[in-house]
This record gives sequence, structure tokens and C-alpha cells, in this order.
Amino acid sequence: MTTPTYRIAAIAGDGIGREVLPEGLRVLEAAAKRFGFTLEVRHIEWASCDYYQAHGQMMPDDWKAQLEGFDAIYFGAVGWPATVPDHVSLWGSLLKFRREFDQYVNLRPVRLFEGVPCPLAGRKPGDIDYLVVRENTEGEYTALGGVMYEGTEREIVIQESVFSRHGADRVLKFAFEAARARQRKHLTVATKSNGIAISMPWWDGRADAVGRDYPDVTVDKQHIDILSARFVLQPTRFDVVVASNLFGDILSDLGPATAGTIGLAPSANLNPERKFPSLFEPVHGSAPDIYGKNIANPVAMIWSGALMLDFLTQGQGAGRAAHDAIVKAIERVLVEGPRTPDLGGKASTTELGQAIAALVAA
Ligand code: GGG
Repeated sequence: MTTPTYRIAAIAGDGIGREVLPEGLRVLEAAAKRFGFTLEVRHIEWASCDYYQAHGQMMPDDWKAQLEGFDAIYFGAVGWPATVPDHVSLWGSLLKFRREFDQYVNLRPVRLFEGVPCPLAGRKPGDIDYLVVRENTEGEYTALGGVMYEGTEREIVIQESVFSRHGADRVLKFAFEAARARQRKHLTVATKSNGIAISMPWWDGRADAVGRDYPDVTVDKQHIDILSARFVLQPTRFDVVVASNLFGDILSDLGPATAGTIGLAPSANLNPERKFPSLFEPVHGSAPDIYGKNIANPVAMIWSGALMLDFLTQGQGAGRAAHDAIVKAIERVLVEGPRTPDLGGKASTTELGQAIAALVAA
């Protein structure tokens, strides 16, 4: 019998992406060996600020062709503001992947693990366990607008947001399906319809329209300001949260911070129709302040790898078993150690990766 083979494009990118990606791959290799599948990994050096410095752009012109035939992209982090402005590096790499591969869902689980000190007083594992579904291809993330009278007292800047019925409905549908699949069947819709008086009332209306097909899902619309406060004060209220591109980005940093550290937070940039490769990356960025010290927490990268296996195998068989084994190994290491400094320990990125890989291999 032939074993399934998955072709993965591994892109470390910048900063700590280069330190956590090898640990993610180490764990994936251990899982492949134990659960009987093959990973064909190609390392890609572009989509980095070093590449930009050498070539004047983040990626080669034929980047899309070079990624043809890959099942998924396993991505570290982007950004090195000392050499390339952040909006140039982001628009030149990650946002191109999301848009041109139509990865319109950005799935970001948030969970408080046993053994992780929680900054919210009195919270225990189980109190923070929700999914943020971020719209990933439009909304507030646009390069539409411009500057008039630049450099003068009369300077004016305009930045447009774009919401389409197609774009909103498909991510809302995904979020309703995700809520339906969970025990509580509860969906929070992030909005700001009192202040953003055109697009947000419209977004709420699309949630009502899509929600008509999901009478079994309880819907709760919350303004983004109070929603953020409740992430801190009442995290047990949340099950699945759906948000526009910018609101989802902010919520999916805030949520993991309330659960101890953003170093644990994974994400899956999904093209659910599987027409294009999906991309799996930690929520955290390149963290230039700690790069080079080998102290970054690799768990977000490793957990993103588990999400990748689950998606590639449609949650079936060996892929699901490998996903579960990786999550179990993460849970155990977070209780028993070793711990990186963000978790109060002294262990290195490598030591944490090795410990998780050893548990997955066992
Ligand atoms: N691994 C994620 C990463 O590199 N993030 C950089 C960043 O600034 N991302 C913004 C975004 O996700 O929209």
C-alpha cells in the first residue's frame, strides 16, 4: 500500500519565523513517521525582507507558478522594519498569498492550557476556549485611497474599506458551520454598527441573512469595544467569534494574550474549496526584539502544523490522529516543561521543539 504524500512549501520569512519553523517541521516529521505518511518539504527563501534587500521585491514574479502543486504553505513570520517598512513586507508577501490563493477564512483558535499562567484572575482551563474566524481577503485591509496636498497644512488622507456580499456571506457561512459543529452552537458577530454607519450595519444584516439557515445557532452581535472588554472580563461567553479583517486581527492577538501568551496561538488561512493551497502560520509576527536568542516559543508554529495536517486530510484517519497526538504533546509539555521565557521558564526554542517531537514520536 502506498503511503499518502503531502507537498509542503516551507517559508520561514523573517525574524523568529526562522527559529520556530524548524521546530514545527521537526514535530511534523515525527508525526509523519509514526502515523505513516510522507512529507515532501521544499524550503523557500523568498517572502522575506532579506530577499527584498537583494531583489527590490518580497517575492519573485513567478511566485505563484513556483508554488503550483503544493498542498499547503507552512509559513513562519513576515516583517523586519529596520530594513523594509512593515506595509511593504506584508503587502508584498502574506497578503498576496491570502488574496491570490483566496484564503478567505483565517481560523484562529484561542485556548487556556493547563500549566500556563493566566493573567486573568481566577480563570481555569475551559474558561477560555473559543475560535476566532477572521475575514481574510477584504474589509479594512485595502490599498485603496490616497493622499492629497501631501506635506502641506491642507494634507488629506483617505483609506477605503471594501465589503462584498460574496466575501461577507462566505466567511459568515463558514463561521455558522463552525458554530453548528461545536457543542454550544453559539456565534458572536463582531460589529461597530453604531459608529461605522454604512459597512457595519450592512455586515450585521448579512449575518442575519446567512443566519436564517442556522436556526440552531444562537447569535449575539457585539460592538468591538465591549467585545474586547469581555474577552478580558467574561471570556466564558465566547464559543465562535466572526469578525472583519481588522477586528479579527486585533481580537486574535488579544484572545491569546488573555490565555497567557501569544506564543501559543496558531492560525489557518483557508481556501475551504481547496482550489488553492491554504497557509498555516503562527499568529505572532517576526519579533525582532527576541530574534537570534533561540528563546521564541515554537508552540504556535507547531500547533499550526497540526491544523495543517487536519485540513489536508479533512480530519480523517492518520491526519486526524497526528493532529490529536501533536495537541496532546503540546498539552503535556505545557504542564511538565520545558518552558520558554514567555511561560516563565529558561528553555530554548529548540528544547521545547525537541520535547514535543519526542512525545509525538513515542
Ligand atoms: N506569522 C504571522 C505574521 O508574520 N504576521 C505579521 C503581521 O503583521 N500580520 C498581519 C496580519 O496577519 O494581518
